[in-house]
Amino acid sequence: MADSPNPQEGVVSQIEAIYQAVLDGNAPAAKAGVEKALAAGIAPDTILKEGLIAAMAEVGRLFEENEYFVPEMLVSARAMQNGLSVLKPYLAETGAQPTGKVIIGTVKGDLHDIGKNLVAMMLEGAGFEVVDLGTDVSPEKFVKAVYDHKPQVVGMSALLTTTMPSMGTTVKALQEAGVRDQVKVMIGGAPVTDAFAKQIGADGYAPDASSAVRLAKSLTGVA
Ligand code: B1M
Repeated sequence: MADSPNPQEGVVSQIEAIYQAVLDGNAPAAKAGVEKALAAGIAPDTILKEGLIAAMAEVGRLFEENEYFVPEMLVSARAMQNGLSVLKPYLAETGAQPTGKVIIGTVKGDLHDIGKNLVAMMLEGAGFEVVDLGTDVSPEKFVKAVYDHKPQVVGMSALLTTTMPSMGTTVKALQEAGVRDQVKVMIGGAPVTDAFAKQIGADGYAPDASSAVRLAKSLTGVA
């Protein structure tokens, strides 16, 4: 008698297809892979962590090893964004609907936006109103956005060690503008640490998008 198919093998191959599509920079395949995996009932969190995010970590490793260069990183990033766009509605956290407004941006000089977009999506999914300021956001632009939007939380993302200092400059700019006490500041991004957050006077650091939601809730007194 033939062995019955192992459902676990199906999950592994579907996740591998997504991982490979991002690695190859194949945006249509990344989108189709995520759609197929969702239709097969694979958890969005598994697709995100083991497929999309794991592939971007490998892209970073290949870049460090001089096997990938900026163009390859770019097409992989596009494939990741394509996959993420399908996943977006599924990334909503369940539970109480908090109310709160977050302005978020990638700091000055930094163009990396995948992690920031993911954090923004998860915050929206958790019920926050999110104003996304985009990338390369100067301290002055953060300050202006606080005046304009009156958020409870200012979120900053940085992926480069060279742009991390702009987070500290932004905290100082908020102080100088007299609005630091009106907002909580949360930061994140691959090179950022809890110690760095304390050093620059931020209110909190989150290592990933789910922790960012928990942090925003606790900073705004929702959880
Ligand atoms: Co760039 N890049 N890149 N890059 N890139 C890194 C960051 C790098 C680590 C690669 C490497 O060397 N291994 C390296 C930085 C080294 C360093 O500073 N120590 C690097 C470099 C050097 C560069 C350039 C200088 C390359 C060059 O031009 N020679 C250049 C800089 C351009 C600039 O910004 N001015 C550059 C350019 C690019 C692309 C444009 C090609 C592309 C970005 C496209 C885009 O974002 N639209 C790109 C990419 C894709 C990467 C890697 C491969 C992937 C980043 C990513 O999207 N990760 C990256 C290597 C790596 O990280 N392993 C690399 C997936 C994402 C989901 O994770 O962003 O960490 P992450 O976000 C996480 C958490 O950090 C956290 O939650 C997210 C979800 O879990 N988080 C927050 C993020 N923000 C948060 C905010 C929060 C809370 C949590 O609160 C507000």
